[in-house]
Amino acid sequence: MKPAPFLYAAPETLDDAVALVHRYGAEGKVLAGGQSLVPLLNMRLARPRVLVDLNRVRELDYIKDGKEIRIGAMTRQRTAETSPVVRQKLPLLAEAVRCIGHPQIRNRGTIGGSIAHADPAAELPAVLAALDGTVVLQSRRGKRTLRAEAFFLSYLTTAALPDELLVEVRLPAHQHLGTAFLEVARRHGDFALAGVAVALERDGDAVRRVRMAFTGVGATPTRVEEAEEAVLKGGLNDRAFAEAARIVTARLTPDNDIHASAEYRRHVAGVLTERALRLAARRVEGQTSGGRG
Ligand SMILES: Cc1cc2nc3c(=O)[nH]c(=O)nc-3n(C[C@@H](O)[C@H](O)[C@H](O)COP(=O)(O)OP(=O)(O)OC[C@H]3O[C@@H](n4cnc5c(N)ncnc54)[C@H](O)[C@@H]3O)c2cc1C
Repeated sequence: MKPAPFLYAAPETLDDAVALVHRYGAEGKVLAGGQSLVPLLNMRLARPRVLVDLNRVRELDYIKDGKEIRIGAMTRQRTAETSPVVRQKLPLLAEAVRCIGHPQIRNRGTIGGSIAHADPAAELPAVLAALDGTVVLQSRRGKRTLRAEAFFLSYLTTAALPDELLVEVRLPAHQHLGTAFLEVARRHGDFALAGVAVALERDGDAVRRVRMAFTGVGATPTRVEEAEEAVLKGGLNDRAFAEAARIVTARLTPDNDIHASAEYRRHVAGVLTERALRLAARRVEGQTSGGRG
């Protein structure tokens, strides 16, 4: 199918983009990489009156190094994946991006587009939640910064208002953390049936901080705080990891769908929990390896 007719605007500056989004509000749709939006337009599941194309807004394409790594919304996923700063200081992001579709898709898909789209099976929302990062939204009223918990509301639904653009994603640099992203998909390049992003900080044999965020098992990136507490109390050892996995399997409440049963997703999430915790624990000591489960 072809999209329903729409007006098309291609601003060249962020100010112009913000003004257009302000002017058209809910009647407009922003086009980033188009990897999710174009299929929706073609199927006429999205029928905006105006398409505001961000592809000429070069101000939104950057990766800024610092204690927090700041990534402009229009930065292509492939740019982030191959960036030395991201590889060195945000290894969790580099690892997760590699699981998104195929290189052709990542060449167009953007970091901001994936997070703004808020697909419950997407990798990047889980990375944002596991690292306790933030998104920056901009409108005519100014900027506001939201953490994952406040930003992701439900399936494909975020707290961004119709006149707000997602302009930046901020993730703490985490060379000192042990991180791992693992997922299970039916085929290479498919969305995950279940996946987990883990970030942990050690203090000798004890664990100082741990966050795990799951994808594919709920309407938003999902944390199971009881499982995190089991690791905090139990330490970096197989027994604590197995207990965390047991809690995850017991507590998650995914839906049955055409791709997998809820029971299967819960089981996979538990298995991935244990593996990802082990991998993150090894990495906190400086060893590496990983990727798709
Ligand atoms: C075959 C295939 C496989 C895929 N596999 C995966 C996968 O495994 N994992 C995964 O996570 N994704 C996957 N995707 C989707 C992913 O590649 C998209 O890049 C991503 O979901 C959307 O990013 P985008 O830049 O293409 O955004 P677009 O498709 O352009 O936009 C997506 C939505 O976000 C909104 N939006 C975009 N940018 C902004 C912004 N700056 N501010 C406000 N709103 C904005 C748009 O209006 C639209 O509603 C796949 C896509 C394809 C075609």
